[in-house]
Amino acid sequence: MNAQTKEPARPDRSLPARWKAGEVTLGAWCMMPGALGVEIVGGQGFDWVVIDMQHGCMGYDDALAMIRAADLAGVCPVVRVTVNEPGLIGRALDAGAMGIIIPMVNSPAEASRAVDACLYPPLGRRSLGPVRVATRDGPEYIGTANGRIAVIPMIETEDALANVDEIAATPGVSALFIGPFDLSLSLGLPPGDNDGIPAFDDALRRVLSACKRCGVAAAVLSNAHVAPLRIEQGFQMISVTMDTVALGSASKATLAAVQQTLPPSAGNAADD
Ligand code: 3PY
Ligand code: MG
Repeated sequence: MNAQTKEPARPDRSLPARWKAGEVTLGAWCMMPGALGVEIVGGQGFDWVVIDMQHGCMGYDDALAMIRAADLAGVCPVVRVTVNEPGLIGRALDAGAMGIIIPMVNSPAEASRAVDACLYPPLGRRSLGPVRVATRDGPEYIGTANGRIAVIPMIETEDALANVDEIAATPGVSALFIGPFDLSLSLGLPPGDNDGIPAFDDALRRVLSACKRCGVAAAVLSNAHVAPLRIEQGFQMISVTMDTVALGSASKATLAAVQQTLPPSAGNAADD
């Protein structure tokens, strides 16, 4: 119950709360700059969208507009920052991100640095200035942010794997995110999903069991083919599509379908 309004407190639907409750959350990965893409994808029923500032094509102004588009669409905005740097993380959070994915976290010290950047004291060292996000969420943002923000270090190197138990045990970490492309490269495998290859399977098992032991969620970049297996394996944050891939495959399939209906000579100057 909210003491001031006498209204029943709304259930916490933040990602950390949903993962603690055992929910599996599915998301979409956004590489293309601009709010419209997030508005379209965000309206399809995903639990979250990632605005990928590491490998995507957006700068801060675009990311801000994309976070606002996610808010409008009612989908949780998560930002992948370029690097584990408090200034970048603070700006993404102040803009309204409710989860931060931090690439290439290889040690517990690096995980602590990420937590410090994401959470306010006493749990972290985030600087106070939630100008846009408190406009969205009201003054109670400051008191609730630490519990609602998902801190998500990426496990994508052999070093990270060697330290995965300590990284998972770092106070304030909400989930560990496997990057199958970089992780595979680091293991000497072709980039991507290498299910069936023992080194890859073992890496996934190690991350999953560290997460389970420490009570944090396991997360992974995925696709429509592999996502059902990832759900079965116990992952709780699974990306199932990417804007660039979805646009490419849908437009290719549509073009091919229409091309099949062309009469044999249409559009073929050699037949004239
Ligand atoms: C990786 O697979 O390396 C990633 O960072 C996923 O986006
Ligand atoms: Mg990566």
